[in-house]
Amino acid sequence: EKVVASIMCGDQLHLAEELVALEKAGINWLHCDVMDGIFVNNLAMGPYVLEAIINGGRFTTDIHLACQQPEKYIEMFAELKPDYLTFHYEAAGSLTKLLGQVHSHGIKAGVAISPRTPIDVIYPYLENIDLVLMMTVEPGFAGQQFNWTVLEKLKRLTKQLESVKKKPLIEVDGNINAQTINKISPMADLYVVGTSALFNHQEGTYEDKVKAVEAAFASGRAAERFVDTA
Ligand code: S6P
Ligand code: MG
Repeated sequence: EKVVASIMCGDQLHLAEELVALEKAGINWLHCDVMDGIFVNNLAMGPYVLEAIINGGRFTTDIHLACQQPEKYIEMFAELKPDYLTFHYEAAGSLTKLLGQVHSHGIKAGVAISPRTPIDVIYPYLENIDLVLMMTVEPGFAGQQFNWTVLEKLKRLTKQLESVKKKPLIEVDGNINAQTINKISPMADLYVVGTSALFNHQEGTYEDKVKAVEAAFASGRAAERFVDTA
């Protein structure tokens, strides 16, 4: 398991200092939200700031395109050479075409699934997907409540992946903290932390907060809730 920081939630006026502090806390992967104001009612992170972050070269990066017309934004953001480029199933026409578009740039391709979208819609494509971004809140805003109906989807996907040879990584995104990780670990590989667990005014350094989140992986694994999949 890996803790991934949602950089949209960092202090936007002091991003350079944030990156130093995150690195010091042992974070080496950044989740980068891009929002178009159409697919979601918010705007976030444009190509200039993401280019600067990616060119810094110190982090693995995944870009989460919460955007309508993914083909247009894939072209725009593939130029920045992130490690993963993820578009939303709900905004996609042909999945095969969009996955191919991302792959044609030599970038790993992710598919994001909003909480109310059934998980089986991506089953036929699993071998061709490098990352499944399981939204545990509605995309659009930080600071929301965890959607517990996603737990069942995670269990079903875990089960389904047993028979898949080339498995995608599973990344969970939205209100991830020690409490929610305790229920979902070890079903995901990547846990995106934002305002709930990391970028908040609660006491402690980023090191402390990352450690608290990592401690929850262990208790989640011990509980082995993932085995009671229907
Ligand atoms: C939500 C976005 C997420 C947030 C993250 C914030 O639209 O896709 O990546 O940045 O969920 O974390 P939290 O703990 O504030 O929910
Ligand atoms: Mg996101």
